[in-house]
Amino acid sequence: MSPRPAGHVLVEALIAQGVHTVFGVPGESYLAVLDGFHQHREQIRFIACRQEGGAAFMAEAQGKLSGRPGICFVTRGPGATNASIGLHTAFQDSTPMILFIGQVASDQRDREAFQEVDYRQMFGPGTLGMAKWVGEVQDADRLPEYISRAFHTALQGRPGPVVLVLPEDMLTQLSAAPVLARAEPAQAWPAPGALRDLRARLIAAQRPLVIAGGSGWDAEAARALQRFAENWNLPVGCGFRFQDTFDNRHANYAGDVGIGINPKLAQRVKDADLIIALGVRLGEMTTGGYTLITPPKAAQQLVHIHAGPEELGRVFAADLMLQSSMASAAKALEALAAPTSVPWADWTAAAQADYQANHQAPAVAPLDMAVVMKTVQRLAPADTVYTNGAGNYSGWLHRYVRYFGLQHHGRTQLAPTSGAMGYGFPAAVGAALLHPERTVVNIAGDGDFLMTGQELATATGYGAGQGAGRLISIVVDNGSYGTIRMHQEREYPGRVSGSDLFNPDFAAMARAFGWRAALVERTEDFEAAFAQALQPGAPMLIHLKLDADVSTSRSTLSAIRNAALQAGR
Ligand SMILES: Cc1ncc(C[n+]2csc(CCOP(=O)(O)OP(=O)(O)O)c2C)c(N)n1
Repeated sequence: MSPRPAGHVLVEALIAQGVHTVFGVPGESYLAVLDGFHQHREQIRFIACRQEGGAAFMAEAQGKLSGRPGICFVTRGPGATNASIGLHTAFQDSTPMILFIGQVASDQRDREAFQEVDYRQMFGPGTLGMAKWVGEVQDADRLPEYISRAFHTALQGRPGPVVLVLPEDMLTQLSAAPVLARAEPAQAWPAPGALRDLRARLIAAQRPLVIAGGSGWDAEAARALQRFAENWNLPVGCGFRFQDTFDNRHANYAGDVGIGINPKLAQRVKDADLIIALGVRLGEMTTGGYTLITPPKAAQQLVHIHAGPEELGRVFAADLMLQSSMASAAKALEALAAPTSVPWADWTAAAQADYQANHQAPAVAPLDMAVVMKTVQRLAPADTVYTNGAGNYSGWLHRYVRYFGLQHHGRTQLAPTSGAMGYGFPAAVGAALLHPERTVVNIAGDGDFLMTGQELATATGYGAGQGAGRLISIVVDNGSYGTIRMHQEREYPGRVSGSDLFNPDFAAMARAFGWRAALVERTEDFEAAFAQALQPGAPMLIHLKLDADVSTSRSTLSAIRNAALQAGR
């Protein structure tokens, strides 16, 4: 291997890992890496974003879609602080991701040099919730070793984000070190004894329920989960924002166990006598604020299957814990011999009937979000990727879109369990750039959209949505940080503070970035606008103006306020 700058070694190492697209905002701290991207521009591209938060969200979305670490490059201090939201989102979603941060030169360290931050302190595993590992590469010859470790760490056990810090002077050192081969995560298998135990518990159950989700799934695992559910006729719910783990069209589907849960499903989770939590952490949103399944010892019998040993027994003292990768767990469950009949056939049928009933919605005028969501799904291709950030508006998407199981089209839901506003739009841009053949539909709130809306420029500049698939953003404008307004009306009825928004003309804004755009204020006008968005051409933003009183898919602000006033708040 002939000597070349470490910045080039880094890019070669990424190519060896199968990376072809990275997202970032450039900085003078890692010019040698940018030069490496130029050197290898036929094999890998650097997407220059408009803010590091957008870049990190695009990389996170890449990680979610591909199951391989999404890659983001940012500069020191200001770049790293901007990118931190994407890192946190990757952590909460268990998404494999690597954030590379340019660092001050080694001979300037610890002087609070220009933009200097100690990233091991800032993101270190000790902060619980930002990164699985933070490494700083001091020696150019060891760069391949650090990159290999970063990929393995991001992928193995509970997947998640890793930070690699790159001192500026290290990146310009010459190194003849060869890069290492592509990292493949080691699989963990459930022990045969534990599987026998699980089977015995299932045989003894009356009202079992599977809650599936988390990361680390692939098409084969999703297929195996479906066959397990069919063999045992089990009802299956999906964890919060992992709605594409189990096919929403399947007769065993019970609905999503997340924010705005179907009240009937919430009751079913409580009534279950055996819960098999498969791949989910059972976080706050999947447990109804830890009320449906209560820690440390749940009222229901709990079998917890997770790839990360540190998650088992951390919050819930489960009756049976299996550390296993999703692929091997699902295959083992599929192979469990099922009885010829089970006593819970009516329970499973009722779970499905509740899900179907929850799909029905009373008509709302003048703009009916349930009809909007159903129209989107009726017209959009089956493999469409749906993205969202945080806000009440996402409730309509979660309730009315029926996600395919990921055995059909891979992941079709990109949504932050971290509840990070601003996620959905850059996630959509990232998805459209990675998969030009797929249509991507982002649903955003008015507050949500303007947190990262500047990535309109990135989409236009790199031709997102210009392949066989379209890129469409639907901005739901209710003139407020509606979720917070809802909470205010509940807790402090009528006392509005800090939640009103002044909004631009979103359609004019999109056009200024080279997008097509339309304003829709009535249900009957939506279908034509969305059909136009599906036609070839520039990406399209549809600005939906919603009555300010519309709050969630289940209630209005005035109803929430009146209920709070009547309750004496
Ligand atoms: C980055 C970030 N900041 C603040 C919040 C707190 N928060 C949650 S929802 C919300 C309002 C969202 O408003 P909008 O996008 O307009 O959607 P709506 O609730 O009105 O449907 C806020 C401020 C958050 N989740 N993320």
